[in-house]
Amino acid sequence: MLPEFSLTEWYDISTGRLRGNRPVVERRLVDLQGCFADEGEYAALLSRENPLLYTVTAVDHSEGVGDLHYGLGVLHPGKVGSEYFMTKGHLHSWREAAEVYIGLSGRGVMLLEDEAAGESRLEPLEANSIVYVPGRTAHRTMNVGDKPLVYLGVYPARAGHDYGAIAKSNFRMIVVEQDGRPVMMARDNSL
Ligand code: S6P
Ligand code: ZN
Repeated sequence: MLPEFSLTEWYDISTGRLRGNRPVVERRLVDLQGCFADEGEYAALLSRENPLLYTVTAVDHSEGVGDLHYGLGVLHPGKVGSEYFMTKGHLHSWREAAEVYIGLSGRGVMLLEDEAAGESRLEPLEANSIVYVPGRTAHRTMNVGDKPLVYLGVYPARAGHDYGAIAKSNFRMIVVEQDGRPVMMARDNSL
């Protein structure tokens, strides 16, 4: 069955959202407890304000075996200490599920971490860039610019989100601003 709308018609480039009343996930600073390496800076910022970090508007047609879901993410600029505003990050519950991210506007990076080997990689995510996230790979997005980062993530309908593994051990690497640029470093050696 054909979908009830064309994605291009529904996409609102000014907000990075889909028009209409699609459910939007909103995550604020308080929802990212334990994600930022500098807990002191995190607590200090949270005591002053609880900014909106990002929204995700997901389109999920159905849960059929071959179906795809996609989500429009809008990640706002900002930092906690020297760490950029980021998403919580997750593995897919169905570990084999891969994902493609397409950058639409703004400047960001994606931190990828292979679950088994623990290898990490940083990839740019900005207008006209594409990031392939293989299965069994934890992924987290950071805004390294000064405007909202808008992107589309496309993934198998059955992928699901596993936030638990990240909540337990977090990513091994962090991304901080050094001399105006994003730099990846080991969490243990940081700060
Ligand atoms: C879903 C896809 C994205 C994220 C979004 C927010 O598989 O990777 O739509 O959900 O970037 O990140 P997170 O880690 O809070 O779900
Ligand atoms: Zn994902």
